[in-house]
Amino acid sequence: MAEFLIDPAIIEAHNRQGADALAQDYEALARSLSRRGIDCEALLQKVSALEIAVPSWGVGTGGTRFARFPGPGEPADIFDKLEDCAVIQQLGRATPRVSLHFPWDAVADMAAVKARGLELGLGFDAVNSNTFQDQPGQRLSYKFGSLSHADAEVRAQAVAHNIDCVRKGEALGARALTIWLADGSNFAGQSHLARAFERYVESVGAIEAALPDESWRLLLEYKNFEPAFYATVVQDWGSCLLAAQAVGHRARCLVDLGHHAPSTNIELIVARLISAGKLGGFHLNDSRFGDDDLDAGSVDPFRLFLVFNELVDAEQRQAWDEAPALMLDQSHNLTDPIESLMLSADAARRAHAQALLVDRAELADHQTQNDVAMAAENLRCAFRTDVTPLLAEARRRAGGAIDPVGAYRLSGYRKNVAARRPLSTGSGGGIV
Ligand code: LRH
Ligand code: MN
Repeated sequence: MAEFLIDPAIIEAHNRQGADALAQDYEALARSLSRRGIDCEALLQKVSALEIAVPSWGVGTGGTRFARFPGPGEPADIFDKLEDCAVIQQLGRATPRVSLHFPWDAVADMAAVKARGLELGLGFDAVNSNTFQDQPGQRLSYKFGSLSHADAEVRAQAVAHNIDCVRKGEALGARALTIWLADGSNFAGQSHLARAFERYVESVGAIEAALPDESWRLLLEYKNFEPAFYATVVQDWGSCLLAAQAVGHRARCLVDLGHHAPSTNIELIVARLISAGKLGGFHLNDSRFGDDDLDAGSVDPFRLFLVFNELVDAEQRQAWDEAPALMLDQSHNLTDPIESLMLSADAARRAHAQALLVDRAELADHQTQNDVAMAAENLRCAFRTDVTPLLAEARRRAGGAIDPVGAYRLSGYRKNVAARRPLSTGSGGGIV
């Protein structure tokens, strides 16, 4: 039985207040869905099975290069972060695994981290390496790159770091390593565009060769710019796909929703990566301009729906050998990170539930008949469906909160941890 950090009685009391209204709303939704030939209970089972990993680095207040304004009760280490992630899981019941980042979360005894996770009812998803910062005492700098660096010694140092992350992941029971590379250039001519990429592929090949077993995955994350402002070595899905195909079966592509130029059709990229058998995972968030790392579904929920629409369609067509890993990757500069992560997990489940409501047989007919208006309306009809009661009922049945943010605020958790955690000071630059 997991250790709960919020007294379950508080959640029960809070749920009792909303239980009648929820029962009525759920009943009404079930009736309207049954008129559309949809079994609400079956839908609830599917939605309850969708799990999204939370980023350990997401429970601390984020910042920009200008400033970071830490809030009360900032987590001081991985154990504080696990407790905050456990609260997100206890109330929302959609995020049973945490994605760690090394060396930010590295401790000598990773088995102790695994054990504490277990106590808190948490597992561990993909781990993340970091060759976009130099660590104190690091022999060679990553200023001019890491896995694609012109100097073989720097590449070897970066490969060794990634293999060390795999070993730490193994100790946690993780099954994947996410590699995001800041490598790139700011001026034309600064680096050889083709050779830099070839060096990257060779380095990732060396990491792939060190993976523990066939079940492990390398999730290669691309990004269109920042910190490089002329060319990024893995700048889009094309480069990422080329690399994943060159490295082999265990290498897949990771789609961070914020890593695209504003007008990019991301669901189209998702469809292509599925066709190529190389869709490995997602970093869910939302953005308007660049890698804004805002809460998932907070800017353009229709876009999030369209991504999940491709996933549900692929699943029903059995178009992949394994479902992509779903993780949140956000920077909470102004909100309580726990609230933002609970609301973002809910937004992901909402998009998934709406995608499950798409009448795909009717849609296929409209597409075959080139009935453009009705095909578009088919998707919009699913997106317009308010599945709020179903998401709340899924949480309630799983022992979570009908209204996670309401129950969280009632619990006083933030005030309690603020009283016992060291005060964290603001600083200039740096996302975390
Ligand atoms: C890069 C990124 C990557 C993480 C970092 C925290 O922008 O999305 O996934 O390593 O954010
Ligand atoms: Mn990311």
